[in-house]
Amino acid sequence: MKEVVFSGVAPSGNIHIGNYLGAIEQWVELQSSNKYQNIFCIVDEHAITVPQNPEKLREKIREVTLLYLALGIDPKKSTIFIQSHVSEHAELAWLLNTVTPLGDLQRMTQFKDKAKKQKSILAGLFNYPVLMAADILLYQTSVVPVGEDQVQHVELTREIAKKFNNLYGEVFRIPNVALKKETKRIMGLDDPTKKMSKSAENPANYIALLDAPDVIRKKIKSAVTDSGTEIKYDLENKPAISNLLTIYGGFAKKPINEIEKIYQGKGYAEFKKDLAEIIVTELAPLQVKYKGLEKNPRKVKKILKDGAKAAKKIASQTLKAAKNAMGL
Ligand code: AQP
Repeated sequence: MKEVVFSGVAPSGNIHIGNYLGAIEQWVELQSSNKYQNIFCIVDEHAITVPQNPEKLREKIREVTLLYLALGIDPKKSTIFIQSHVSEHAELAWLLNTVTPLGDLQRMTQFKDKAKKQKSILAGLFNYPVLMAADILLYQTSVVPVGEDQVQHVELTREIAKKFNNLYGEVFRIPNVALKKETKRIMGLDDPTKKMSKSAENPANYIALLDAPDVIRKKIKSAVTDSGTEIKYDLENKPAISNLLTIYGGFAKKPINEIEKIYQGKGYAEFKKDLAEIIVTELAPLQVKYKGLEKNPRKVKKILKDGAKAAKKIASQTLKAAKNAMGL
């Protein structure tokens, strides 16, 4: 049997180039290797860990599904499904909550960051990493391709699985994280000290995959830069230009030192103008495919129905084994 790759995106905002370069591009590469059984989920139950408008959420779930397909996740090679369509996720999360120390959840940096932005902190936000552990462990996953911000959650998943296996017997496979070295953390265009985030209040923080060409040009033009004029990768002294170089390298598939050479003696304006055109060109095919898929809701519905059925088949076996081991 092939080893399993599992990952997901929460439909909690506008999917951006950070989500693509950090996570989804890896999914497409792993899928092309034909080495794995690929399972990709739209993690809608994670989105509701902060308040959502139901109508907007429904629309975002549809958008994320179409983006997976438009970016090259192929339903013939990968299982694509919506988390809430497979009730085993919520049920296993409850079981895992009973072996997860409170202190481990209190340490999670994403919880601390997100909690700061909320007027009232919901228990679901606190327990989010346990639901993520359930997502991964249900499929006996070997590889979890994510961006760097999710590494701590995958590490916690490993700890939860080990603890459960020690207490109740070998039920779960211990998963490993897969990171894309160069693009594991894309920073905000408005603030290169914080990661690009789809729930950022200021849309100038990110380039959404569905941003129109002129919006992309405008956002790159107004992206924060550093003092000086040199196009040089230097995280400490030039965090903004370093981030733009990372994005350039990610889309142009060029090593950073090569890009630095191209722009030797040239200014920020020329570099930014070229970068914007590269992003516009690279996102164009995906945007065309997205529009095509929008015209075919029946096909998409069928993909999701088949995906949920295939996912449930695996998930129900793991849940049964976990309950059995616990004496339930
Ligand atoms: N800035 C980033 N650079 C590289 N990878 C990133 N990812 C997110 N932001 C960056 C990766 O994208 C995948 C999907 O993210 P998620 O839906 O799990 O949400 P998140 O990690 O909390 O990312 P966002 O975009 O900041 O969403 P919000 O604002 O809703 O929290 C993950 O693999 C993530 O690592």
